[in-house]
Amino acid sequence: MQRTFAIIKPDAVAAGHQGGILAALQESGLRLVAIKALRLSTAQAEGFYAVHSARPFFRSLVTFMTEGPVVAMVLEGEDAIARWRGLMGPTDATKAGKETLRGRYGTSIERNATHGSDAPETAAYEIGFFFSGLELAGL
Ligand code: RTP
Ligand code: MG
Repeated sequence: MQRTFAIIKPDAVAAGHQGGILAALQESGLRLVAIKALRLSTAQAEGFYAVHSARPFFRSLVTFMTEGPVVAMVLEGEDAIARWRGLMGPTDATKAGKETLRGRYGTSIERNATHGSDAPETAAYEIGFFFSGLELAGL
C-alpha cells in the first residue's frame, strides 16, 4: 500500500472541475484518505515548489498556484504514485490525451489542472507539508 499527494490546481477549481476530478479518482479505485480546500500564500507556494526555484517558469508557477483556492488530497492504494500520475497524464496539457485529467481539464504546460508526487520521498514530504499527523491519524 502506498500514499501519494495530489492537488486540484487553481485553474481547475476556478472552472468547477473538482467534481469531475473526484469522480475519476473514485473510478480509479484509489482511496481518498484526506482532503481540504485552501489558498496558498506566496511563501507556501515557493516552499512547495522549492525544487523548481532555479527554473525560468518558477515565478509564473508561484503566481499561478496562488491565484485562487486549491484542493489538497492524500490518496492511497497499490502503486498510488504511478497510478495517479498516469491518471493525470503528461505535464503539458496540450499534449495530454483526452482520457487523462490534464488532457480533459488543463489548458497549457503550466495550467495543467492537477499535481501529483513523483516519488515516495516527495510524497512523504508533500503530505507532511499540507497535512498534520492529527489529520491523518487513524486513517
Ligand atoms: P507537478 O509537479 O505539478 O505534479 O507536475 P509535473 O511533475 O508533471 O511537472 P514539474 O516538472 O514538476 O513542474 C511543476 C509544474 O510547473 C509548471 N510548469 N511550467 N512553463 C513551463 O515550461 C512549465 N513547466 C512546468 C506546471 O504547472 C507543472 O505541473
Ligand atoms: Mg513535479
